[in-house]
Amino acid sequence: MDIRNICLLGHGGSGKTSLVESMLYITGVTDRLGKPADGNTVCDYDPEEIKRQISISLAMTPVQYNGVKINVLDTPGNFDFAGEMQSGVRAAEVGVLVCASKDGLSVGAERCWKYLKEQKKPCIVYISKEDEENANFSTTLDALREKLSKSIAPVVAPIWDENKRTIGIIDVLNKKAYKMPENKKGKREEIPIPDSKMKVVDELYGQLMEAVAETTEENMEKFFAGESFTKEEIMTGLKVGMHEGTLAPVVCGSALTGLGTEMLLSTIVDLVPGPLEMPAEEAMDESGENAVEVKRDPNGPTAAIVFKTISDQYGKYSLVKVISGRITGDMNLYNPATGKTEKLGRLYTIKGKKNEEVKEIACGDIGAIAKMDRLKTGETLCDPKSIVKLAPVAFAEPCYSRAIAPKTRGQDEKVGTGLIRLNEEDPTFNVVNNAETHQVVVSGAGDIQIDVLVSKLKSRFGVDAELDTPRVAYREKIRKQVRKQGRHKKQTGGSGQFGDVWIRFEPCESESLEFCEEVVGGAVPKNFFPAVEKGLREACLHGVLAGTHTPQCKKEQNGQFCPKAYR
Ligand SMILES: Nc1nc2c(ncn2[C@@H]2O[C@H](COP(=O)(O)OP(=O)(O)OP(=O)(O)O)[C@@H](O)[C@H]2O)c(=O)[nH]1
Ligand SMILES: [Mg+2]
Repeated sequence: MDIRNICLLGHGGSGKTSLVESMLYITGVTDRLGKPADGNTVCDYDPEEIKRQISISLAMTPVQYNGVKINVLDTPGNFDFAGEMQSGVRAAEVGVLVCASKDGLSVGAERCWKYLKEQKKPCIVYISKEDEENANFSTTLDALREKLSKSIAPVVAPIWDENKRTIGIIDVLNKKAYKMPENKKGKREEIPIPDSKMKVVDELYGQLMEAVAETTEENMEKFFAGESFTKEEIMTGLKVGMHEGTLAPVVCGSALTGLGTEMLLSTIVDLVPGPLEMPAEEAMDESGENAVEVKRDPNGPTAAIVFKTISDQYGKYSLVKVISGRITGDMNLYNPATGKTEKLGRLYTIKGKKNEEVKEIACGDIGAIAKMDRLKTGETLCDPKSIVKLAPVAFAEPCYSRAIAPKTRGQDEKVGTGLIRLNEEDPTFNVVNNAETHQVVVSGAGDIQIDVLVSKLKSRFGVDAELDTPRVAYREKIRKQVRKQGRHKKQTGGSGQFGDVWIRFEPCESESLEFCEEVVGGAVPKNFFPAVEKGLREACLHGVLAGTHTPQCKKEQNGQFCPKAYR
């Protein structure tokens, strides 16, 4: 089966989820175009997404076009859910950066572009919402080329009416123009390229040929000799250009009218490398010390990466991308992170919120395995005879914290277990029980992420939680050297006791108490040292000024000891 895996990413609200709707509608999978505002889209199915009208989790659906299965991963644009985008990029060969035509270069687009570059993933740019009144393809394109890269080059040109509204689109490579039928339904219709557009089409075609020329010596010679490239040379050249990062093709359109959607699908099919065309993946051996290569071989040993976990009231699904070999339901696969061999559960293809059971997940394909209780996002499933650790998802560290507690006393455990389950689904937040401040602190990427966690605790686990500002665990520190004497006298009953210990306190860099001894000539017997140290450590837990930890000090003891001083 011919497969492409693409990840839609971009600024919040740029039209990614609507674009998936358009792809599904145009290819006949759905018979009506869902809208985020109506809460009826395939990818934004979670109640939280419907309530807030934004995407919160990665969602996926396959789309068939020209005999190719395109796995479309739709990711949220909101920064709080960047982890979902990072998961999507891990599984896809190519990112489709969606930029709204009236937005110019948005912060979200810039961040996503940078992330794709870091992950060395090629990019297609889709300029969206071309039907809007103030849409401006050229301004947005210029901003992207200016600020991001000159490799961004259009494979389309929009056709405008006298009011600058986009009414058609030109496929620059094939020199064909299209418009959508008046009733907004059905397939695109071919129209003649307007004479006024011929010049710009030739210019854009020339730019693409330059990109092809740059990919090989032979192409460069041919280009300068004024010879034209064959269709095959063009397609191979553009693919190589995309792969090497010297070309990011630009398509535009409107998810509302469907204009440009087929153009995007054909660009994906023609220019995006299939998973088996990709170079071998770099991985680690079981020890994690030596690099190994995992070839994209359908007949090779199985190696798959878990890039996302869905854990809701309907069960747990581990979303995997098969890098090598294939996965069948009767397999036992090894997880190098736990050192355990796992018997696989049922296999599924994910279509939005619907799952369809399948017998196999082929090499390069994406699917889900149900009920893998011990399996986590970022872990590898591989052939027990050929153990490899694939690169996990590159998540960012949490940077925003809130204290969380149940509204009703005694429900701490319910909040705790709920957070553990939600953490399986979203590993970008963490939960710490702070023993010093007696607070449970959730840390994530931002307030919306944590707000959504509270809503999910209520809707999925039936527990009302509230957020608060995390208390600061203050620390005390000594600033200069001091010497202090401690005396112990005991005369009641039996033989009397006398102890005289001098302690010198001084600041140090260590995170905890550094206890040193300077007792000379056995003035204090060694068996009394541990008691002195224990007493000092306990005292450190309740510093002298504000009763807080005083970890950074160094204490050295010296003194005299005489158990029989008072007879
Ligand atoms: N006019 C017009 N509006 C659009 C188009 N595409 C999306 N929208 C609107 O833009 C808003 C955001 O669309 P979404 O599809 O949810 O955008 P998104 O990029 O998935 O948003 P996040 O996932 O939250 O980042 C919605 O109100 C859509 O109806 C389009 O092509 N034309
Ligand atoms: Mg969305």
